[in-house]
Amino acid sequence: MAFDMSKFSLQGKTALVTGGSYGIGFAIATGFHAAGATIVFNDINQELVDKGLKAYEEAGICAHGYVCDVTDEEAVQKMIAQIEQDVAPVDILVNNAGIIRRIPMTEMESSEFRKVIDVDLVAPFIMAKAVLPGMIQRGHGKIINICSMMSELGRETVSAYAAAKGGLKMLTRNICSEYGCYNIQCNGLGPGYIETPQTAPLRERQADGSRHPFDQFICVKTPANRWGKPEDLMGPALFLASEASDFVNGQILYVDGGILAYFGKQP
Ligand code: NAP
Ligand code: GCO
Repeated sequence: MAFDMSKFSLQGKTALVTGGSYGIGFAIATGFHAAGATIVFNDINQELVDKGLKAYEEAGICAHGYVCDVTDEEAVQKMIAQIEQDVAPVDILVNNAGIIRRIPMTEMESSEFRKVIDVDLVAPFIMAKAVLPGMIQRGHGKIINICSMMSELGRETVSAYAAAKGGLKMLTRNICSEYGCYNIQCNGLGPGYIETPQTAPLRERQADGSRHPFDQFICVKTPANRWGKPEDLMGPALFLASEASDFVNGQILYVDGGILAYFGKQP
């Protein structure tokens, strides 16, 4: 039997990427646009939305931007209704918005811990809950949760982030379990260490001009021997957003240069 390459097309689909003004979300949205999707994104303030609109325009993309804090359920419900009115129903949701706080657990305020859980785990729940009814009604939908290597591994200072991203892996599996019968696929994308503002502190040059120890550590730990770039996620995200992955559900697709598979070289 021949394979129909149009299965990778997003023509006629509307994709919402949360926190999509820059970084991984922006790259994913750019790939979706290349496949024909209409791009909608939100960010936490007008300045970031305007920055994103300018960046999309410079990339030749006429995107639709909305100011919305993804942790605010009422605001999210209103945003989804507004998107349906202004643009179209959401066919593809990418839960990309996220924060990290690198603080040793014994020094971390519980309010800081809760804030990370709120943005990285509760917000994807809120967003999914807002788009699922329409997806059920239309008989199809794609939800992609941006997980992390910390959905699998821990490390010093990222207790809240790892707990949230580990929970996001299981929320992904649960959405699959509860709504797969409506032809809704919910999968996770697990980036490795990617060059974005979020990881900039881990790569900044030292006072003597040398590379950050963590930068060198990641390159040694990664079989690809490099940090990932946001564009490395475009193809895997397109696969999960397209009909080509209609029988893939509840999976986490790691895009990590092999780091999770590698035990590491003897020093
Ligand atoms: P990022 O700086 O973490 O980008 C996250 C985006 O989400 C920013 O635009 C941010 O706005 C926005 N955001 C934060 N809180 C929000 C809220 N409450 N409501 C709406 N928007 C909000 O950069 P990134 O590295 O591209 O991260 C994107 C996703 O990938 C995150 O979920 C992150 O955890 C995940 N991830 C990143 C890596 C990596 O190595 N970079 C690896 C694995 C997973 P502000 O700029 O105002 O914060
Ligand atoms: C960190 C990094 C990681 C990456 C990513 C890895 O401090 O360890 O920020 O958490 O962001 O999540 O997959």
